[in-house]
Amino acid sequence: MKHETTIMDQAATPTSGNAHLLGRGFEGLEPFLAKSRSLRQTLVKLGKIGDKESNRTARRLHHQLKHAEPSITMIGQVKAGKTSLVNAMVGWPDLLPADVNPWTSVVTSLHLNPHVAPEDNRASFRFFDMAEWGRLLDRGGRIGELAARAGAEEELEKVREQVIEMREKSRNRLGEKFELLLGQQHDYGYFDSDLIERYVCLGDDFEDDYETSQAQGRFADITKSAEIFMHRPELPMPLCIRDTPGVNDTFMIREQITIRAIRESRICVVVLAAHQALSSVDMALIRLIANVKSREVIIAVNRVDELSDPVNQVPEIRDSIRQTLIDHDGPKDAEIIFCSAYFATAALTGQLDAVDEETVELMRNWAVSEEALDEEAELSTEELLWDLSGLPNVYAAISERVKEGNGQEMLDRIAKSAMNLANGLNAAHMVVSRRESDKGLPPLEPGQLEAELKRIEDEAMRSMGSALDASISEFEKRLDRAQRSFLERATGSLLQHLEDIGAGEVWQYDPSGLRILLRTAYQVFGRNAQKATKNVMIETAESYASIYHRLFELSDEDFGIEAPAPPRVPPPVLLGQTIALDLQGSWWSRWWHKRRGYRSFATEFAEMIKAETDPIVESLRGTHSDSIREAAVRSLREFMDEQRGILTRVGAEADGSAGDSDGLRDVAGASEKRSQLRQAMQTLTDIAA
Ligand SMILES: Nc1nc2c(ncn2[C@@H]2O[C@H](COP(=O)(O)OP(=O)(O)OP(=O)(O)O)[C@@H](O)[C@H]2O)c(=O)[nH]1
Ligand SMILES: [Mg+2]
Repeated sequence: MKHETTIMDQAATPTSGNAHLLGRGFEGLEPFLAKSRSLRQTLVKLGKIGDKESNRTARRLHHQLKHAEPSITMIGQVKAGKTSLVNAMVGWPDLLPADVNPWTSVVTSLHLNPHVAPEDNRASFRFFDMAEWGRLLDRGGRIGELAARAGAEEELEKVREQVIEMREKSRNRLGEKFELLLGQQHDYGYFDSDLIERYVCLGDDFEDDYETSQAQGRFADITKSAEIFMHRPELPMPLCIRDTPGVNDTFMIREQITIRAIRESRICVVVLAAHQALSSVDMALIRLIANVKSREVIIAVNRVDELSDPVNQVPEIRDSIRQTLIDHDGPKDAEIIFCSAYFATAALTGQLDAVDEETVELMRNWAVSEEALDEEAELSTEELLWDLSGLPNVYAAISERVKEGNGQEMLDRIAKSAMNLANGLNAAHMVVSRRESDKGLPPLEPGQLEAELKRIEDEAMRSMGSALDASISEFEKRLDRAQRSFLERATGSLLQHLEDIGAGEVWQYDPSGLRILLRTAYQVFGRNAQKATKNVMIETAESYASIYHRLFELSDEDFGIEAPAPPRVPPPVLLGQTIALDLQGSWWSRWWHKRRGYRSFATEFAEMIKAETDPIVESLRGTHSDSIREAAVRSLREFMDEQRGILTRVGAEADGSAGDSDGLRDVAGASEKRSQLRQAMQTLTDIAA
C-alpha cells in the first residue's frame, strides 16, 4: 500500500490550565512503577558492566520498558459521551470534536507520554484504501450483505441510496483529489483541535461553506484512523487511549471497526449514558464485550450529572446493568464506574460556574452516600469537581488492570531478558578466569559454536512449527464440528417448529449456542498453542544450557537460562459480530414470511446461516490462528537472537579472539564487576518473582 507523507509544522497549542488534576487516581500503579524504576536502574548498571554489545541490549530493554504503552479502547453507545470523556482523560477539553456526524468512522488513538518533549507532539491521519472504501460503500458494509441474505430488499435499497448519496458528497467535497487520497497518510509535526476537526469531523454546515472547506481540505469522509502523540507530563507512564465511533448505528458499518479497535487494546472501557444505561437495544454492544475477560472490561456510566436523584438512581442503574450482563452472558464481573465528563471538563478548564450549585450538591450527596468522597478532605473546588466527575476512579481502575496485566507481563519479560544478559556476562567472566588459571585448556574450535547455534535454532523452529501445526489442525476440526452441529441443531429446531406450530408463527432461534461452541474451540486452541509454545521455549533454553556445559565447561549451578513466557492469546472479539439470527424484528419476520414449504425453509435457512457464520469461522481459522502463530514464532526468534548475542560474546572469550575492552582481565576490576553482577541478579530475581 502506498503511503505518501506530508509534513507540516506549527507551534503546539497549550492545553488546559488544570491538567495537574490528571495525576489523581494513579496511586494503585505505584508498585508497578517502583519495580519498573528498579528494573531500569539495574539495566543501566548491567549496561555499564558489559561490553558494547551487551550495553546496546541493556539500552534496548530499558527503552522498551520506559516507553511501554498499555492501551485502552473506549467503545459504547452513540452519544454516550465517549469523546467528551476521552478529552477529559487526556486533559484537553475540546481536543477531539464531540457531536460528530454519524457517518464518520474514524478511530482516534491518543498516545500520551510523560517522557517526550512538548515539541515532539505530532499527528498522523490515515485514509481508507481503495479496497476498504469499496467494501464500505459498494455493498453497504456488513448490513448490506446481511440485508441481501435475509432478503430484506427494501432495507438494502435504503442503505444503497444512502451510501450512494454519501459517496457523491465525498466526491464533490474532495474533488479530483479523492481517488488519489485513498490509501494515503498525512503526517503533521503538531496538532490542535482545528487540524483534527478537518480529519474527523463532517460538519453539517459544511455544504454552505464549500469554498473555505475546499481550501482547507476536509478529509473526514475517508479518514480511517488518527494517531495523536501528546506530551503529558502529569501521567506516571505512557498510555494510549482510543476513541471509537458509537456502536448502535443502524447500518452497522462501524461494527467491524469497533471489533478491530477492541482487539488492539487489552483494556476496554464501555461508555454508557446514565439516562439510557444498558437496555436490551444494546445487545450488539454486550456481544462485542462478551468475549473480553470481565477483569479487562470497565463500564463507565457517564452523564451522571443529568440524573435528578443520583443517590437513589445510581444503585438502581448499577443493579440493572449487572442483571442485563448476567441475563445476556456478558462480562458480569466488569467494574462499573459512574462519571461525568461534564464535571471533569469544568474542573479542567476552571470554568467552575458552568456547573450549577444544585447539581454539585446532588453529586456530592451521591458521592458521600457511596463513600466515594471523604467529607473531611480539604479539596479545592477544581479538585472537588474532578473527584465528583469519577475520572480518578476510571484512572484507578485502569491502573489496577495495567499493574496486574500488561505491566506485570512486561516486567517479567524484560526481567527475564535482563537475567539472561547478566548470566551471559557472568559466564564470560568465568570463562576468562578459568582460562587465566588453566593455560592448558584447548581453545574452542573455529566454527564449533556457530554450528551448535545453528543446530539449536533450526531444531527450535522446526519443533515450534510442528507443534503449532498440530494445535491448528485440531482447532480447525473443532471449528468445523461446532459449525456443523449448530446448523443441524438449529435446522432440527426449525423443522420441529414447523411441525408443531406451523409456518404461521415466526420462529426464533438464539445463536448464542454457536458462539459458545466457537469460543470453547478457540479457548482450547489457545491453551494448547500456549502449552506447545512454552514447551518449545523450555527445550530450547535447555539446549542453550547444554552449550555452556559442553563448550565452556560451565555447570548448571554457575548460571541459568530463563525461557520467555508464551505470548498472550487475544480474546476472540469477532464472535460478537452481528449475524442474521441476532436480528429480530421486521427483517427476520420478512424472511420468514417469504418462505414457502418446509423444504424451502430448511435448506434456505441452513444456507443462509452457513453463509452468515462462514466469515467468522474463516477468520478464526485464518487471521486469528495466524496471529497466534506469528506471535509465538516472533517470541522464539527474539529469544534465539538474544542467546546468540550472549553466546557469541562468551565464545569470543573462549577462542581468545575477544580483546579486553571491558576489562575482564584486569583482576581487581573484574572482581568489582562480579560483585555488581551478583547484586544486579539478586534485584532481577526479586522483580520477576
Ligand atoms: N450533561 C452531560 N453531557 C455530556 C456529558 N458527556 C457528554 N455530554 C454531551 O453529550 C453529547 C455527546 O457527546 P460525545 O462526547 O460526542 O459522545 P460520543 O459518545 O463520543 O458520541 P459518538 O461519537 O457520536 O457516538 C455532547 O453534546 C456532549 O456535550 C456529561 O457528562 N454530562
Ligand atoms: Mg465520539
